[in-house]
Amino acid sequence: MSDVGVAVSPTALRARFAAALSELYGSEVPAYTTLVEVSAEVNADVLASRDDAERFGSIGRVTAERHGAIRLGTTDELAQVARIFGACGMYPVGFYDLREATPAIPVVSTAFRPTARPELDENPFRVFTSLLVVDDRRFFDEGLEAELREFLAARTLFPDELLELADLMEGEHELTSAQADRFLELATAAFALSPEPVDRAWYARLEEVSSVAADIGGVASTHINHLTPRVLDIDDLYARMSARGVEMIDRIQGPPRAEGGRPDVLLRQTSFRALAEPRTFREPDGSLASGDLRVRFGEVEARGVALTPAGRDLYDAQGVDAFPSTDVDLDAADLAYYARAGDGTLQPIVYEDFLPKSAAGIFASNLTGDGSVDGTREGTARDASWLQDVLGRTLHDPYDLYEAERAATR
Ligand code: OOG
Ligand code: NI
Repeated sequence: MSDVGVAVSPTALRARFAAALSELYGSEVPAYTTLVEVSAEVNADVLASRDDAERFGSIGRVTAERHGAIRLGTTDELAQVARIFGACGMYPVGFYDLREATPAIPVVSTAFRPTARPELDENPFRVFTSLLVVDDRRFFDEGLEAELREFLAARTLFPDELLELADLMEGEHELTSAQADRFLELATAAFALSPEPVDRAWYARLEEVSSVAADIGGVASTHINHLTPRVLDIDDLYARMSARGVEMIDRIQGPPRAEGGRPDVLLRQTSFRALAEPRTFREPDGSLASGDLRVRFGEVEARGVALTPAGRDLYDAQGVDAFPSTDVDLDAADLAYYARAGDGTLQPIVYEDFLPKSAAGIFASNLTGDGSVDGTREGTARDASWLQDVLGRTLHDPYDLYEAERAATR
């Protein structure tokens, strides 16, 4: 509990929200706590052994840094969550279409995060947020779409009181400490795994299409799908987790390890496999039975310098082997974003976003089945401007944000 009478800012609310979700997820998924502990050990060792350990952010920032992933079913739910994150100074950045991935996942996504550098330095909490595309005929036929819409329209993920507090914070830029406590209680509870029984037959029908569709539309609530700490040496983390007997997915997603002094670029991620969690099911005859579902997992990530559009094109076409190996050359070739300090020193601008290929890999590595996609039907058109309309607020382009940050120092 905080002091009564002291106003709480969006920044403070965000830091407390990230910490509250971390505590919740640790209580739900104990292996997450192990991951956080091992990450802290790795980070302490890197800090002790490398002069440039804090090149991509202070140890304070990195230790508190988390990203979450959530999955929603309706445009109304997405617009509501935008208000909740907005209260915490987190704004939608980027448009990701996971339907284009292999295997295709029936969602489009954005990430809510702070956009200003001082806010990122203070607490960079970000949440990858996916929306089910219920009218994409490659996944859902007319009948299933109608049933899904009916099921989703009948549920309430976020109580009115939470949304009202969110709007108050966005309007006033502060809450009283009692209001902030209440906001955090309601917001955290909205992302807890619900003990409500899962309708076995309905869940199974959706699972035939896609286990992500079942995770979203098969239950009457949402939950954190994973919460990801940041680590300064992800190869070391991978080895230490494996040595502890935690079964990791078979690889680290994203660029290879930076060798020979080459700067780390973009984002590297890995995860442990989804764990079986006990859930109660309602059987077709109405009886209750216990069972389990494997959907939630633990992920960890390492971050490097943000690439420019030219750098990203080069990375996508040829990988990092085609890159020059120094900050000066990367900057001169306009491949990566650097700020220039007063003394002229180049400071890497850290990549704050996600990679669709890695995201698809993370989704795919934890799918329970292959699902089914009807390639003969047309997909529904979805793009950034559609998403911006749904959100009812600016959808930021990540490149514009990096560009502005660089330009401000030149
Ligand atoms: C989101 C997967 C994307 C990442 O780190 O790339 C993601 C999900 O599984 O809902 O979190
Ligand atoms: Ni993730």
